[in-house]
Amino acid sequence: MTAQKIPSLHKVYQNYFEIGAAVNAKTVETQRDLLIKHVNSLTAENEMKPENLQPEEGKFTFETADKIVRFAKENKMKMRGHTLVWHNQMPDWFFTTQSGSKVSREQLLDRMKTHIHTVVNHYKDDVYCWDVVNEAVEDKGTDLLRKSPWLEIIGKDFIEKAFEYAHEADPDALLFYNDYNESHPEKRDKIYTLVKSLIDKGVPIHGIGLQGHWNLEDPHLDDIRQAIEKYASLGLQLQLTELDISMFKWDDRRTDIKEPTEEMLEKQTDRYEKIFALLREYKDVITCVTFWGFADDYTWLDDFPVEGRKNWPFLFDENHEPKQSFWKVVRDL
Ligand code: HXH
Repeated sequence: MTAQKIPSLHKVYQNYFEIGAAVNAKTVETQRDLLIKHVNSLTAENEMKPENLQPEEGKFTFETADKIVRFAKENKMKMRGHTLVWHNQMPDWFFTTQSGSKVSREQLLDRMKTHIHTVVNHYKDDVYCWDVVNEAVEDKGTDLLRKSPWLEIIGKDFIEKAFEYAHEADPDALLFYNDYNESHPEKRDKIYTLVKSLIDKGVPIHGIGLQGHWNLEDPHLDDIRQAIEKYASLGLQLQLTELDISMFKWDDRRTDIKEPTEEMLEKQTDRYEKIFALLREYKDVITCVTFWGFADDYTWLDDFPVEGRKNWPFLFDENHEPKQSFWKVVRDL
């Protein structure tokens, strides 16, 4: 095969937005060269979540996340922080007292404050933005907020408290609200309502993270556009924080597909081409586009949510070679 010169994705996009990837302790090694070449922003996939950073009360374990931060620094990449307050991947102790009963509102606020202050302060010099609250909005029905220990124990002001604590710890950090199904009209409107209410109350919030866990059919391009327009009307910056384009609808039970079919790859190429063209139109409000992984040798979508199903959601294949989609994304830029 004739060697085709592969341009650096983040350099091609230097006049548009930063290009990021989520990494973990393993992929930061196995995808090292690919990442160094193509991305100028990193997010830790799991290593900065509460269960990883504070597995026991008062015992902070920063070592693994620190390694990722060091890699970012050595390679002049920016570092996003993910995530401070979420209903998943919380250590068991967080919502219960030593005797096993439910913590009080005051106690939980206190624990939240300690966690946020300690973590944000630790990464003050290295992490420029934080997903302060992740996925607090309810997907279905008319409830605005999802039922979670945070909401049940503290009440709906847990969100503003989280932002205030983060802002106290690092007044320079950009603070984001991050969520999925962000382009579905009903959820979009709820996220908008939540963020608008925070802004109206003077809460220090600077950006909205659109996760972007999409697939070959969903969401429609028009819905992505309308979501971007609507969020941008709030005057905050936007980031695509967890982009991937799954080959499957969420609960597609097909586990017999061992490599992507030509049809899948063509559809994915077309999706990536159109999505990046759309994102480029909004370069004035979109500051970073982060993939939730970077090459098809590893994705959280392998075996999830369907056991035994492999996925291929990125621009680079399992051998770190650019896919057709990569060439469309960098075309004519
Ligand atoms: C994201 N959630 C998180 O922000 C990120 O931290 C994590 O590493 C991966 C993805 C996306 C998500 C949201 C809801 C969801 C699944 C993924 O709902 C289900 C949970 C369990 C089973 C089925 C669906």
